[in-house]
Amino acid sequence: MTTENREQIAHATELLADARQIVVLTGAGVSAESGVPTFRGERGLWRSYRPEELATPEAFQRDPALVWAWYQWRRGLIAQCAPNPGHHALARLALQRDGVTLVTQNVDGLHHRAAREEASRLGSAGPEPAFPLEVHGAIHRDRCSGCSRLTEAIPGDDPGPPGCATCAAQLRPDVVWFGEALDPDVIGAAQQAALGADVCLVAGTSALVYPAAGLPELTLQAGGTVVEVNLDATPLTARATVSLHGPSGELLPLILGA
Ligand code: BJW
Ligand code: ZN
Repeated sequence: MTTENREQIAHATELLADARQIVVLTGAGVSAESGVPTFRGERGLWRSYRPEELATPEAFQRDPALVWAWYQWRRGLIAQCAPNPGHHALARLALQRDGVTLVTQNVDGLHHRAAREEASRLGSAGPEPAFPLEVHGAIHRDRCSGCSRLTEAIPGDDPGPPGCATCAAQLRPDVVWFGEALDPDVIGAAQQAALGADVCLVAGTSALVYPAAGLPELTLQAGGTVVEVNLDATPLTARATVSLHGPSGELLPLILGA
């Protein structure tokens, strides 16, 4: 590691240690080291389709079997993945400190799993930690497109989306597609946390997809600072007080001293 990197890490650690309120925004990059493919970039492709072509209500209407197959493939893949040291460092931060709000765009549930594992390691017998805020939903759930009933997704190679047991309408994954509104309670809570944060720690997101990408901007507008962790530069890099370039599974534990 270069001296410059070491200084940047120390600076990030200091900003976070001095903060009263912290909001963390994560994206697909934090799960990349767990083996979950990202959306954009060369490893982010699925059979030559781009997310913009599959993660839309129009794609599901046009070809439900194709979109369903993509989700079943991803569900199978995610089932074989485990949280990495980045997820664990964030889970410990949120469990051990007050004033931390963890917001994720990821639908893979790995933050939840890391939190459960850390909570049991720390010996807390309480209920499952109430984080993160999953602003784009959760891939392990299905939602009925008719009656909105939520069910646990069942893995398998069904030829297309199954029907709802209650109303027979088509099931769909409980995720947010392009052009769909995010749950106003969930994104609203994330926006409040971003506005009240002294530091917004942004990790592993291309910071392109709104409204989630607007969360660090809210912290900046309210006078807070941004710390970014990403392999590459993003549209946010120029406005970050500290921008660390490298794998989040290595950098987050270093920054968070975990
Ligand atoms: C590492 C790493 C390692 C790799 N360590 N780093 C302006 C213009 C045009 C359109 C819009 C606009 N403003 C808003 C919109 C619409 C649209 C949008 O933002 N489009 C943009 C692309 C321009 N937004 C929406 O449609 C949203 N809804 C909405 O606006 O509703 C309005 C409305 C209101 C009222 C009624 C109705 C409507 C919804 C967005 C939903 C996004 N959904 C998806 C799919 C979720 C389900 C699924 O998983 O299948 O969410 S798309 C996909 O992108 C997914 C992700 O959560 C999201 C963000 O991606 P992310 O996480 O940043 O991943 P990548 O792959 O892009 O980046 C990975 C990063 O990690 C890279 O930077 C790497 O360098 C880095 N990395 N390995 C550290 N080891
Ligand atoms: Zn139904």
